[in-house]
Amino acid sequence: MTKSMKLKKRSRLKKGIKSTIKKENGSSHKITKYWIQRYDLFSRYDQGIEMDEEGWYSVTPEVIAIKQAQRCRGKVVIDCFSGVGGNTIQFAKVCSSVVAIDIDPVKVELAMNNAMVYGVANRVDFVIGDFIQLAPSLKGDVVFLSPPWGGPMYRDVESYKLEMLQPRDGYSLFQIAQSITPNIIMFLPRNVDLAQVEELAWLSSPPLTLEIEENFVGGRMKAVTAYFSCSAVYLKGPSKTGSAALYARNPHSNGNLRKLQADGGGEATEENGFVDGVILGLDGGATSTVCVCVPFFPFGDCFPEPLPILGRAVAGCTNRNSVGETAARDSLEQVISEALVQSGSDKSDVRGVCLGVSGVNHPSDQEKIENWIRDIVPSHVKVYVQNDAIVALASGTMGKLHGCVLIAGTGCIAYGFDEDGKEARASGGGPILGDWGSGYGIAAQALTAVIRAHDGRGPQTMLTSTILKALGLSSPDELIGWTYADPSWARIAALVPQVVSCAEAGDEISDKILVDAAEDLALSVKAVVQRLGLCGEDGTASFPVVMVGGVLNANQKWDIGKEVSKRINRYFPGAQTIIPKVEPAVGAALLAMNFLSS
Ligand code: MGP
Ligand code: SAH
Repeated sequence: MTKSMKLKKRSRLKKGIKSTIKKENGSSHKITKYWIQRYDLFSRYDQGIEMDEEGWYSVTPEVIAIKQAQRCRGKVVIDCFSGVGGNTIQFAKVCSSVVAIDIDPVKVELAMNNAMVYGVANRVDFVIGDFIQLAPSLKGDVVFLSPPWGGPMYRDVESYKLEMLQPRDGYSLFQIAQSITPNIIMFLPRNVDLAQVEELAWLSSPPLTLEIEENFVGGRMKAVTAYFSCSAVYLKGPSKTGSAALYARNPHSNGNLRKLQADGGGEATEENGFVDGVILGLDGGATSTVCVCVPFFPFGDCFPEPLPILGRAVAGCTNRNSVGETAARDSLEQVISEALVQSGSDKSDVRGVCLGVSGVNHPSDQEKIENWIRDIVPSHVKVYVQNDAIVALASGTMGKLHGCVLIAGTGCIAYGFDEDGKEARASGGGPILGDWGSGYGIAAQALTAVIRAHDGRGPQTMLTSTILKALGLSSPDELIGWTYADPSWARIAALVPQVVSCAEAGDEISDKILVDAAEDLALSVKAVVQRLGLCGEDGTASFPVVMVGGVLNANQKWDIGKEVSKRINRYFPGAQTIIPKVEPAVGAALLAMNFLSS
């Protein structure tokens, strides 16, 4: 250690002791309670830890931070609200890299000091900045959110609502985090409304897996941690035994297929068993883009199940209408190269790429994006750009474009193909154009019912108390302000679970809203099926109907998906409803494989 470093350290230590003495004298009585718990917060407290007032009441106690970090071992983690570094330090100990962001320069200085006390400062990239503004430029495997809860007064409410989080409500923070990765950890008050936390997972498409952990220190519950993740199969770099086990199920393999990484890629050879290269499947969603890299199985209709995922990466949005051409192209390039790196492949291994993206209906849109991808991959690679509904269909039919897909999440659409490739669609015009079966449509009708009951224009409904409670409002009059405070459709659609729970409790209005929604969704499928003649002349032919989105796959007691299926089968006894087992990006990869082999 150099002399100047030693001096700096000694002066920091002195400052730490000085602030401790100040607090011991009781000059800052607000933090006394936390100071008493100082060794629970930092076991090395006496070695020079420095805090400020917000730091005292917000820092994650060490045992909790250790547990959270264990779940992220070996990953790239973004600690978006890093404060004085309680979590950052523990991530730095076990993660491959950590980005620690805080808007307050004082906090960043304190966190750097505290990370030095634990000897991990050189393993962290500290950033002074606003997470919300930085989000589009961030990449990582896990996003950790421990935002301000509004101070220690968070305890004053019986049920803490996600709307109370700062600097944005929890739904918005979650959506922003999702643009980086579906692997999100949220550190939340112990009195948080868990139904709202579940909604976050439920409303994601595909719905995310959620684990909730109650966090105790010395037998006292301190907080709750919510771990969200994508349930897609994820194998980081094909382990030899793991890959062999998966590939062995490929009927065309020699039972011993594996991808060799050691010699740095290049054309695959018969010797390493990986003769057919890889396929990239991309899902260009509204906020993020997912890319999966899978092995190419050249016999179109026969894939191993589950399909082995060699690499999976997430980047920003690739819809140029939302983010502009440069950002969209950059995200495409980034997500493709990350998925390839993870799979241990390089561009020369790629045989085909398929991207599913919303708003691609015109051949010129399609061509433009295809050309962007062609600039990224070698010229022999086949490139396909498809509407996201088509990719969703492929995710349920193992890549075959035949049958109908019904998507009902925030919005809804039905889309289909006959055996000759003729296409048809119904719904999908958005809430103003009558998508009443969508999450937005269901929730908008519920809000309407509350207002009508309040005015005296309609019957009383359980929706009134349930929705007001969920939103932390005290009167239906406040709904008007709440509704127009934010134009996001997803925020409105997040009320669907409230409508379902009221219907389950016997509320007739809610029941009718859901029955009408199920009817409307089934009618959209019926319109597509009839236009394409999928049901055959006598109406009994067999065809797949793929059901996608949070409204259809929520698995609640009042099961909208089941009600829609029942109605579809009443119209068409030969319809086979399918819930895809794979995410849309895998659907895109399957589609590319089918295009390539046909
Ligand atoms: P607390 O409720 O203020 O303390 O915070 P305690 O000891 O449980 O008080 P009691 O008298 O109710 O028993 C408990 C923990 O929640 C703190 O140690 C912090 O880790 C966390 N925490 C509290 N606040 C106010 C915040 C916050 O605003 N943001 C974040 N990220 N964490 C907080
Ligand atoms: N997990 C931290 C505590 C975080 S407290 C720890 O263990 O120490 C929340 C932090 O969020 C505060 O330090 C606050 O300065 C920071 N913050 C508030 N708004 C922010 C924003 N827009 N971007 C980044 N940080 C922000």
